Amino acid sequence: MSGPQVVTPELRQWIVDQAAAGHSVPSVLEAMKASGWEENVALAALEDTLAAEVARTQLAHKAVPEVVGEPGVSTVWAHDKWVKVLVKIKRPRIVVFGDFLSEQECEGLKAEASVRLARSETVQTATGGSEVNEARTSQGMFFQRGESELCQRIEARIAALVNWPVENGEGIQVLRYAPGAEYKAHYDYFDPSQPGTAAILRRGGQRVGTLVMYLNTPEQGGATVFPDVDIDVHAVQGNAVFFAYGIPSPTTLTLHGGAPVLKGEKWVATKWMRENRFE
Ligand code: PD2
Ligand code: ZN
Repeated sequence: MSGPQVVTPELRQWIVDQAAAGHSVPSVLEAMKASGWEENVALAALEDTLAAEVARTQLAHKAVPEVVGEPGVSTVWAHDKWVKVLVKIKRPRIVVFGDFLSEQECEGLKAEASVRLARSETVQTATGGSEVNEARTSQGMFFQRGESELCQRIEARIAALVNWPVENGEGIQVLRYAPGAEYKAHYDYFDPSQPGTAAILRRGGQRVGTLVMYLNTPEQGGATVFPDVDIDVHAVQGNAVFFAYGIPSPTTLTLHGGAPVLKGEKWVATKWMRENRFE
């Protein structure tokens, strides 16, 4: 191309369509560069367009779980414990917590879960069922909500921390990744365009937030990664990462995955929050 490159409404619409189809920001950038766009022009067009699209769709955003606490204060009281706020990101909404679980709580969850671990399945939105999937090579299990004293205590802490009712939470899920295991990038909300989603949503509505709690510190690898924004949250025992998504759309930039565990194993507990009571 010669002369200044002009970002047309058609290009903006194309960018929105790519994001809506689930293509990551880096992959759209690569496609634009491959068709002749200068990197800095392409990047600015991408950022402007997606920011405007997020602002436009903000009106459609549902209320989401939100971390309470004084602005700029790095500890927050959550039910029975002071929790550290280590990192806060606005877009996507991500908060990293320190000291969310004690070592004893991490060990307790692992012990309660380990006798029930089985190869993890992923929700199959095509049918509303679940299936074993190569994208998710961990072992996992679900607790019932409030199943043990430990689950109840952690659930009450989560509810206080992110200001979201215990009743809207799914039961805690525990995952164990052996060396080499990973969880490829995905969104935690249910894809509205899939035929099985309507059945899933009847119980509690959409997922609107996720808290991933680290039950151990893998020797190497196993970060929770957010490819759209190039953020890696390292797995450190007792820490947790929270992210929220007010609409079930890639424009929330909440694409995330569990990077392969390179050495040692990785244990996490995940709490998903629904928009309504989950019974
Ligand atoms: O284990 C993780 O880091 C991870 C990554 C992505 C967990 C989940 N998603 C999840 O449980 O949804
Ligand atoms: Zn996830």
